[in-house]
Amino acid sequence: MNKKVVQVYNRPAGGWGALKSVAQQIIEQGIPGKGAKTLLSANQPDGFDCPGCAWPDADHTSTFEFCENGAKAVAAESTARRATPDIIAAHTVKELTTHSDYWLEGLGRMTQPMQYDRSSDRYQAISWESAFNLIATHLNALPSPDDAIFYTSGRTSNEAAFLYQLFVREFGTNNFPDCSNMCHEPSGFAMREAIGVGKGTVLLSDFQIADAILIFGQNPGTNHPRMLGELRGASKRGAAIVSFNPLRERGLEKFQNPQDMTEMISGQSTAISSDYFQLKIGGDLATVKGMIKCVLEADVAVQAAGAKRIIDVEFIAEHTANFDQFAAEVLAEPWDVIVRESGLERAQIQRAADIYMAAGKVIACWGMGITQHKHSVATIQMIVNLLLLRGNIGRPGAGPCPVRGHSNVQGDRTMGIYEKPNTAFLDRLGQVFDFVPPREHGYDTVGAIQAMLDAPNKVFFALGGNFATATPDTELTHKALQNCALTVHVATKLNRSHLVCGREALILPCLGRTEIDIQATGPQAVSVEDSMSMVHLSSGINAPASPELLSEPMIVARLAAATLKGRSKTDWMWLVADYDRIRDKIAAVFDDFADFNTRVKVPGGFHLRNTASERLWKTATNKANFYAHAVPTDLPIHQARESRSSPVFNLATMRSHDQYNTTIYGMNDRYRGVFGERRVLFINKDDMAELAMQAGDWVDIESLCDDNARRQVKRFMLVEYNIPRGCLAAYFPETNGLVPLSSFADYARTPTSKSIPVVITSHIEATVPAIAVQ
Ligand SMILES: Nc1nc2c(c(=O)[nH]1)N[C@H]1C(S)=C(S)[C@@H](COP(=O)(O)OP(=O)(O)OC[C@H]3O[C@@H](n4cnc5c(=O)[nH]c(N)nc54)[C@H](O)[C@@H]3O)O[C@H]1N2
Ligand SMILES: Nc1nc2c(c(=O)[nH]1)N[C@H]1C(S)=C(S)[C@@H](COP(=O)(O)OP(=O)(O)OC[C@H]3O[C@@H](n4cnc5c(=O)[nH]c(N)nc54)[C@H](O)[C@@H]3O)O[C@H]1N2
Ligand SMILES: [Mo]
Repeated sequence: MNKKVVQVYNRPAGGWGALKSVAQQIIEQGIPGKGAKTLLSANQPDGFDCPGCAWPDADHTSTFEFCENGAKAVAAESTARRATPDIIAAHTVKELTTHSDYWLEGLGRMTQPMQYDRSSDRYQAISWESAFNLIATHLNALPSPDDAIFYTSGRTSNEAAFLYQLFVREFGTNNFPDCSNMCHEPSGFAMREAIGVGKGTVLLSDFQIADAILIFGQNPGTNHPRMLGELRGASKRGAAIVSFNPLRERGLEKFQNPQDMTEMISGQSTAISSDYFQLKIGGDLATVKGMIKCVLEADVAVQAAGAKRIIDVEFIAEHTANFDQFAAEVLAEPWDVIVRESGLERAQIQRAADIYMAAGKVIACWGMGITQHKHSVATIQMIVNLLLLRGNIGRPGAGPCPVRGHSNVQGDRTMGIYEKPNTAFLDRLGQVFDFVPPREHGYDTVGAIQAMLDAPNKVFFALGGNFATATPDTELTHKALQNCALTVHVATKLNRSHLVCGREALILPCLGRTEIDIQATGPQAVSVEDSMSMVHLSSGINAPASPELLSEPMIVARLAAATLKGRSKTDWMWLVADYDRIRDKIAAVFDDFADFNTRVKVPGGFHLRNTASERLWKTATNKANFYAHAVPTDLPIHQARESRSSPVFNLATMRSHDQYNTTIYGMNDRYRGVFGERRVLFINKDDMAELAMQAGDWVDIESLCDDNARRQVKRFMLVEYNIPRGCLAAYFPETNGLVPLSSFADYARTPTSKSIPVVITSHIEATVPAIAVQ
């Protein structure tokens, strides 16, 4: 076992390690002087919105809130390095492909539009005008607008997203795959059915008064570090914080606040979770259903004793539908199934239920550990059922809280980046802009990959993101992109998607969130919506990485003007000259944005209306719906185990501490004690013993799918970890090739990146170098 790769980490999350890690990143990016100034402007009333995660800020007017991973995201964007056309053209695309994603992004910010030249296999500089004309020619030559696909990643601002969806719909399609399709799609779907809105109902202020906070499948210490501030506060005032996670995650155990000098100097820290339940991967539905069964059983008992009811009878009668049928179904679910499928003991489930019953106000948070399974929608509805039982929705200190990922992923959906738009929205859009929007639903992410595989010569356009790497079934996805007539990426830095070219390919470099955006009428601000539906302005403070960069709204406007010339009644260049004009149009299309320009200019912004938080249920029944769901016993993992005698494991793919999705900042995963290596596989020590393997051994991982295609990734190092037997964990995106395109969440079609049935075998070739240590 290489001691340098794996070290025990028993300190709290945060602390001096967080400060050190940021300092390293700032030095590495070559920005010591201005780095600090830039960081201090993140999430300030007159600064930019942190491009890190979608967790809200105290009030957008408070003093600087330090966040290690937000700081790393800002430092990465503010890097002093430049990937000029000369630097990129020094390599063929084939050569670039041999480098790691870390190396590619490490080239720095791109400075000019570039076109792929197939004869030399190199990217070359191209003018903006030629680039827009080339795309317009391709788009207008397609047999149908539905042969074009328009991807969106969640950093895109409201203004850019609104113009983008308008352009694409005027062009004539609803093909809007987005990163949400791989992320919180099941949350939106499940909650819309259950409570009539696809967003969480709580605000930060609710965290200050909740009696219990349940955290399912989320690793805030790494992915939403500012959330630890709320959890720390809750813990200090004695609220119960209950984590449900197969892995022991340091950030859910202890936190040392880098902004609290007393904690930093004295070395003290705050315990986060009061209880930690290590259920098995995919065991959440069974666990929550078990908790509900405990609540219902306790309620039956108090009724017999004539004591106060445990469930909120009045709320259920006035506000919900389908309770009786639901309760009967839960009571009929056998305990042995619940216990077996949860991976917990019955006493643990009872303990979790007791905490729930003892708490007056309960918040339930969840992340990717819940959404990336076949049964995600059912699991989320089960969490909502649990909340509804005691009226924990639509009152202070209580409610569902899906914790979003990208900083504006929620806003992009609000702006209409959605492949299944509703009729009322399309009608309104058509009226405001005087055109007939397409009605047919478009492709989501999985559907887009399949469509590009099924038919050649499509046009693929991406507003941000790293489609080739973030999506499942890497090899198939690459084939799909290569099958296109044209691939176009709007991006800040070079990534693998830019190297997986269609017959023709373009890269359009854009301004980042931290940069000053000047249009015809002067400097502009954009707006974003956080995970709790707060909408506020963001304006950059740094000089652009290159004078040639265009803002995302400008790229969309110029593309629309070039493509829809003579067809569109929208004056694209007038709109983009002043983003207030775009916001006025947003207000004309969405009632919730009435008076947008005035309200968004108030420091801290404004809160979008959320009907469920007012106990107004915009569902089919006009009530909040209880949904009965059986504990699943026939998932791909069950099927795979039945078909094999050798051990089949359930693999979850997740983020390390030093990455932002496909952007790798560094090779460490400090809180899990892994250093200098990303090809690791976390495994229980008894499973290793059963396989006659040892920590430090190198293995290959093969996934099992009933389509019989072979999907394998090679050379991963076993790391002993506190994780239940039968469960494995590894990092995304190194393992994306294992996720079959055909394996996705029921109803929401999110790839099942958190539950991949796999077998592991020793890695044979003795090609392992003296292990990648730093
Ligand atoms: N620094 C940083 N910040 C980020 C990101 C980043 O990459 N880096 N990504 C952003 C994005 S887009 C998103 S969506 C979020 C993602 O944030 P998270 O939702 O925290 O994402 P993951 O790291 O994929 O996985 C979360 C947790 O799920 C657990 N888990 C795995 N399977 C199961 C299961 O079956 N049940 C339960 N209960 N838990 C399970 C894992 O152990 C892990 O702790 O973060 C956002 N913020
Ligand atoms: N196996 C597995 N796969 C997963 C996941 C998982 O947990 N496991 N998680 C999924 C989730 S939750 C998500 S959200 C997706 C993420 O999928 P994406 O959103 O497609 O991927 P990112 O890695 O966030 O995109 C990074 C790229 O965005 C570009 N970029 C950065 N800032 C800007 C900007 O301001 N403007 C523009 N135009 N471009 C910018 C940079 O070029 C950078 O290379 O991945 C999904 N894939
Ligand atoms: Mo995400």
